[in-house]
Amino acid sequence: MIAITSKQFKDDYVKMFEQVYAYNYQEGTRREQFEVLGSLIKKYYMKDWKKTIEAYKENKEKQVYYFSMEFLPGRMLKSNLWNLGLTSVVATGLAELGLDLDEVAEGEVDPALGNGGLGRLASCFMDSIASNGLSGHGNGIRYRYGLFKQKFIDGYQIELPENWLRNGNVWEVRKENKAVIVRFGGNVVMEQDEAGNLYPRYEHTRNILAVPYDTPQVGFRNGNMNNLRLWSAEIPYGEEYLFRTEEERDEVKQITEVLYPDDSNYEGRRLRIKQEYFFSSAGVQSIIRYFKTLEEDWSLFPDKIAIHINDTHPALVVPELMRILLDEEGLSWEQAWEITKKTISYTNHTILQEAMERWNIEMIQSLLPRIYQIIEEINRRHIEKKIPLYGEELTYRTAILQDGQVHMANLAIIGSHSVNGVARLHTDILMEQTLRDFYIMYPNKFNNKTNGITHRRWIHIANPGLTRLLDDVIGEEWKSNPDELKLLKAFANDKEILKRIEEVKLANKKRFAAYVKEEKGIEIDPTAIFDVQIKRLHAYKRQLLNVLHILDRYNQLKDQPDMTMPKRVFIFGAKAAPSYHYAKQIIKLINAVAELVNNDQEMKDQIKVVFVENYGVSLAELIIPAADVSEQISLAGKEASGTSNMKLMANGALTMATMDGANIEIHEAVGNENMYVFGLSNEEVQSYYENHTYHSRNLYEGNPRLKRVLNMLIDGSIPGLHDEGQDIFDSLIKFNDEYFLLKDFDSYLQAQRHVDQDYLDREKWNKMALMNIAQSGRFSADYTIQRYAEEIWLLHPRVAEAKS
Ligand code: 26Q
Repeated sequence: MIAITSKQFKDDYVKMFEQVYAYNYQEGTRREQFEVLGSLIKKYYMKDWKKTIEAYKENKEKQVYYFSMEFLPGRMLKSNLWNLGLTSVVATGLAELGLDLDEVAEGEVDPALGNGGLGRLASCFMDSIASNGLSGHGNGIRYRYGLFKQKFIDGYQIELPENWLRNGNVWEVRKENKAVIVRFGGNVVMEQDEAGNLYPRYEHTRNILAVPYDTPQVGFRNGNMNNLRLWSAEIPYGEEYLFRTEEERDEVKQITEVLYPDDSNYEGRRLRIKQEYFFSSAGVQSIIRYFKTLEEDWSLFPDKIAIHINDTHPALVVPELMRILLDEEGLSWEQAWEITKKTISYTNHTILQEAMERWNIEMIQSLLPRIYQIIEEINRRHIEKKIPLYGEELTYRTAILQDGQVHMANLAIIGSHSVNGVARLHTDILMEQTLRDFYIMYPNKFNNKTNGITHRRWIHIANPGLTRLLDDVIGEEWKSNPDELKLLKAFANDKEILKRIEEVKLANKKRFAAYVKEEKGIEIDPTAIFDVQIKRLHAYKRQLLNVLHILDRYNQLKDQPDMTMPKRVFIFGAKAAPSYHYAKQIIKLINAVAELVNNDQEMKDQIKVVFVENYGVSLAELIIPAADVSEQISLAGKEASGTSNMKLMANGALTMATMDGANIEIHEAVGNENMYVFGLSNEEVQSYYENHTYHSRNLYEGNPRLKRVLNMLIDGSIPGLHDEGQDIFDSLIKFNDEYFLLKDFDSYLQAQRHVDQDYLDREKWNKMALMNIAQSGRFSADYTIQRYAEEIWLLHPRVAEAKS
């Protein structure tokens, strides 16, 4: 633990600033003030980091490595201070220097090295792994450019490069001494050694240097410091002459240049698979190097190392680990395969067929000839072994190589000992439908691990008002053991506490309203219902259903201006994949509806629509504590889990939800009386698909209120639209509404009416909010990680539980 007085902190800060900039901290920009603060904190924790590394080497403890193409850590200053227990010393010290911690913290860039849920989950997990006292590390890519910056021009999404490293990154440490070589291309020739054994020799390969940048992951007040290792591609030292043309040099740089912005639509780009192999190979190589320092027998590898793959993006760790064990360490196929399977585990994050990774065989063959040979052999042995047991038909459906493609999920499942889904319904669908053949073959590999979130970032840091209230009312133990939030239930009828919950919410809403005023020039009333939908833009997530509700409400208010219902502010945050035309059209529609509604004098501020630009972790921290209603309205069966649903409930928002993903478990936790459930069930959706009995046009023709809303898309009622209105209308009527918006429209409106009624009864509302906060403990990523550790990784805490 770091013991420091605020006096010493102040001295250190003032001195360090001058040493870095040769002028006084007061003259520094906010970014410079942050940078020096970050560097100082880093200096304070370096000793702990070193201690942790030495301890795990000494005790030869098992390590888990979480391989993920994406990490979305958010700004790290406050979370590092918080976990180190330095927040109040630093805040006080800065205040005495005339600086404000919140303001200085804004000087940090938010590294957007991920698309959405999957990347943010990886970062919540890193926080929980460290906080649970486990030895576990992240392995990923240090993208030069993160997810694009979103701007709206004339209501359309424009993408700008996210140059997050422009001013350097204080937290990372470049470790040249840990660099490794990753090979691409060339060919493989089999040769015989003296003993007559065949071994592969690689010829004419392109060798790329992978340089790691390490960032410590600080555990919550337990002195535990893990490592997030992100790899950068470079030309190997001394081999510059081999990269003669600008193109050849550029090709190397390209590998880690930019994050792919598509999050659910798979496109077989060569550069993408290069990225995947690059960080998978570099990660496995560095693990092998570490294992060798232990001087243990290879058979003990799975007792010392667990490798977890976040979706199939790192699935090439399977053949890569095999390659090293076979070709470089001389193990037999059987030994290597045993080790590989016992070491690797895999999480699936999607059931959408179009998002499943498949790569052309020729591409893999030319880019990774040896890896392809190994995949072929894995596939051959799999089929040979399974046909006698399961017959040809089923076995061939589970093949890794099918119709000219490498099926990455199949590779991940066959090459690992555990496959998990991310919410109960999702896992059930995997077992019963998507991965059914595999479930028949390997029933014991399958398990569920419902996602979780770290309350440290999403409550302690994002919502200090609520944190103080909780500390006051139920003590501080909930911080280390979030299940203790349940103690709040005893106050469900305590008028004073309910009032305080309302006050905290109001203050957060004012904070967000000020941001909206500043950024968008829109005035919003903090006493209105803040109705929030924040997530990637996707047809299946049904932002469009939300829009249909807004348009209907607009019509109702036009017809009956004196209608009494609480004011509402509809808040959206969403990026669309640049190539996802339909999603971008919805963005334009939302912005056009915002223009219409916000500027209509007759609306008298009854409804407002705010679409924040460039939604990401930092904006989430501002919006979530200010939310009253959490929109989780995906078509049942499509959203694997969702995690904003958990963050929002933990901050006292009430969930408007379909029975999908983790919404089902939220419902189980809070009950019907504290949540708004509507819409088709998964079974109903399935039966529509199977029987082809859905006809959206009939619903359109048969429901005047719905028809009126839909007609607005095409009759010029919404100014500023070009083709969007017609295209969206066609998707719903001509192309039969793939995601059943029209079917769920009525029940959605009805659930929204209940929201209006309940909100007017302030006490009732506040009580529901309290129940949601109180039941959010079970969604702590600390518990999720505990289950991963006990049931998949077989890993035990290195240090004692956190002390608050
Ligand atoms: C794959 C191949 C080529 C290019 C890109 C990709 C790619 C990239 C990102 C595919 C998928 C993703 C991200 C998926 C994702 O974020 N899924 C979400 O994961 C969350 C955490 O488990 C769940 O809560 C969400 O339900 C799920 O949508």
